[in-house]
Amino acid sequence: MKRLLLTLLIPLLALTHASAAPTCDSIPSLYLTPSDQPGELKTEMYRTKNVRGEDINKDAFVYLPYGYSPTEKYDVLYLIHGGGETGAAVMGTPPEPSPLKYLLDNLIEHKRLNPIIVVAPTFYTDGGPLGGFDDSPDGHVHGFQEELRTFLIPYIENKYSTNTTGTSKENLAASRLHRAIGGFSMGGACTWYAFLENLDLISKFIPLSGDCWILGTMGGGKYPEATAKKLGENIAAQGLAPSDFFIFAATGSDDIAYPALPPMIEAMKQEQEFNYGPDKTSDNLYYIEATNGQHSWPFVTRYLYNILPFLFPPQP
Ligand code: FER
Repeated sequence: MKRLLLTLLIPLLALTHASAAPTCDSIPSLYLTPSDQPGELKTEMYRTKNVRGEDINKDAFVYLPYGYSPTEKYDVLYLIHGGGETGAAVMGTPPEPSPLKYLLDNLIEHKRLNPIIVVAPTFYTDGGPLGGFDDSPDGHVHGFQEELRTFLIPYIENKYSTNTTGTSKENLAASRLHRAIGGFSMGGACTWYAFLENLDLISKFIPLSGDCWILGTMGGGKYPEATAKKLGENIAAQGLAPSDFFIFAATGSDDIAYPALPPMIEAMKQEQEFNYGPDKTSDNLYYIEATNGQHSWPFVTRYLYNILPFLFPPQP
């Protein structure tokens, strides 16, 4: 009898677990230590243009999952640092990986996350006086959108085995379901700009501890309704539909983004283009928060622990 009950119960539990809404659990400490199946963190140099239109080289850190094989096709997450940082803040550097790099290894090793490629570029264009857009972190993350679509994505996805069949705009648009962007703080602002300007190439958005600054600094908190309206209107303007994307945001209750991001999400719920909830088949917007969470990478790592398995579930 007991055995029968268990046989009936276990699949049921598995089912409810799989469909449960993502929460903001803390990370088991083992997941932040080196794994037996380490992915490879590499430094890649790509060609791009600075704001004056001159050719320059820039570095990006690239994470290849354990067992990466050119005969498999991988989804790609572009993950963006915060203001004053570089791409090294995200997964660390090849000699000194960060806890987030170990988290990726462990989530993949324990079959909680599909093997994905993660790319951490630096959004700042080269130093010196800038033209074209204003010399502020906001100007840089906005200006970075062109670099992302024209130089970084084509470089990475030509070099590594992804779901795109080529790097033309049409090829990249056709593979947008396999491309995500997320980021911390100004990297969150970068993620919102990508939603506004690169939605044709990207389908998953993970803004963490950062609101949308399209209407100005901390604009998501100052003008939540107008910001939400602009984000909603943008979807059709880019030729896409509410079913074509998923935004998964997070922050903490002690985070400097707390007065800005939650009000924006609340306002977005009122717009007809956004359906709030954790069902990927019918919803396109979800949000989690950490009680007492601060504006820092340890909390961002925790958000990713909860969000990535939902957006990139392991394939059977
Ligand atoms: C935010 C709070 C803080 C945000 C950005 C910051 C984009 C950036 C702070 C800094 O770089 O000092 O909501 O959203």
